[in-house]
Amino acid sequence: MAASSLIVSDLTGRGNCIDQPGKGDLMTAIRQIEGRMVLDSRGFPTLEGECVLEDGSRGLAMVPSGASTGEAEALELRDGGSHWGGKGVEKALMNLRGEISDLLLGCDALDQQAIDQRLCEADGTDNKSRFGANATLAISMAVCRAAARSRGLPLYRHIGSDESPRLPIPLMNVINGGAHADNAVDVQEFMLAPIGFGDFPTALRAGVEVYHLLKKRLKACNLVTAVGDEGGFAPDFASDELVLEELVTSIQEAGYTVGNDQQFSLALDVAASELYGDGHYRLGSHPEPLSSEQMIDHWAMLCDRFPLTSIEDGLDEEDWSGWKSMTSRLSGVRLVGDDLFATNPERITRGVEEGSANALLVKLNQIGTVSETLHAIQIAADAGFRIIISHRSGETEDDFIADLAVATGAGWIKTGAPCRSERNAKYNRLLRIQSELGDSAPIGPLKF
Ligand code: 2PG
Ligand code: MG
Repeated sequence: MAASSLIVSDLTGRGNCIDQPGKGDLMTAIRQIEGRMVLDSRGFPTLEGECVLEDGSRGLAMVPSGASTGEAEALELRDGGSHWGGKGVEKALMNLRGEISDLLLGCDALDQQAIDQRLCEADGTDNKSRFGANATLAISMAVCRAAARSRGLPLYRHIGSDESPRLPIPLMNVINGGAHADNAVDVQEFMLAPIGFGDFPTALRAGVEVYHLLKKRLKACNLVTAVGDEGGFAPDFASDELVLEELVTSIQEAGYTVGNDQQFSLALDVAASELYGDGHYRLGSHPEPLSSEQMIDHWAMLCDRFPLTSIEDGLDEEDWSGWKSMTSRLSGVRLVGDDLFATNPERITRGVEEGSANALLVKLNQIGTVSETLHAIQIAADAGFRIIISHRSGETEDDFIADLAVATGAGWIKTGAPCRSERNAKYNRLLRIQSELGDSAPIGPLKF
């Protein structure tokens, strides 16, 4: 097994045992738990959790929501019915204010793992369907923030170990298709990967410059420059190849080099489960349905023609044998499991054992607690997988994932285009962290 290149901290043992919550005068004990409904970036309800400790430290956290969700994800509890188009979160909120609050009052916020374990045990289901993963995550993140405040540490220092933190390379989704846009493009996300820059602000600046140049070029061709859910443009292109050609040209016109080891490379999130049915894949650019091997041929052809260094969910989430074949055929490319793994330790372990994928996409709400997310990262990192911390297509202004990326030294973050404040909240948080750490803070993973 390859040695882990990551520094995933152990959030256990920092606090006191919570077998008997409420005993003693612990200043980091949870005094109050609250929650409320707030709106996400698509205008749907989501949960905000709030946690106050005995010493007055307070943590707030908001939960994101996906559109192309994996089948194996923890359950996001929605009310159904007619209010909010069925997307209300009243039931999850009641769970948060009621049973979850009773469960956690008096517990030591410094022992994140014990708190998360308590949540999982009391929920009692495999996928958090009783409490709702939106309820468990809202409080798990809020507790984590309150604990960081109580320790007087920025969140990334609280979650991370004492090793030097690393800033992530942003994977910037600048062209949206699939379930994230109303156009005919099959691939859900076309991303710029500014891999050849020495620090985060410079990598971000280069990405932003290309993004704006791309907009000018699209306009000049009379293509639509309205943006999709993640801030990328969503014009109609006739094929994946044409989008990739456009991105290469935009990067060059902006004055940067593009190639596998140049200033920029490119990345895709295919979200192929959305293209799969009856044992076949359907691409708009191909008249005939494709088998797994033909899909892999298609990605191999694109990797030959374009500087693609990362392909996420290139195959369906249950096409394990296809993933194994793709991982051996395209071993030089980061093959990222998102819907495939759903940030679920059991599925990641299966992927490691079978050689399916070589990188993990990390989404807190796919599993529903902070500690389980860190556990998932650790399993993948120990197996030598690359790690990408990710937003959801439905986001909020919460910037927790920026700190998570720095704390774990993942080296990569995927948080959309540099457009729409829920996306830029993460970039702006990373800029603030960069100023705290100083110019010498390293960017990117320890190994590519
Ligand atoms: C993905 C995400 C985020 P969603 O597929 O990786 O880009 O989309 O949140 O809709 O699952
Ligand atoms: Mg994805």
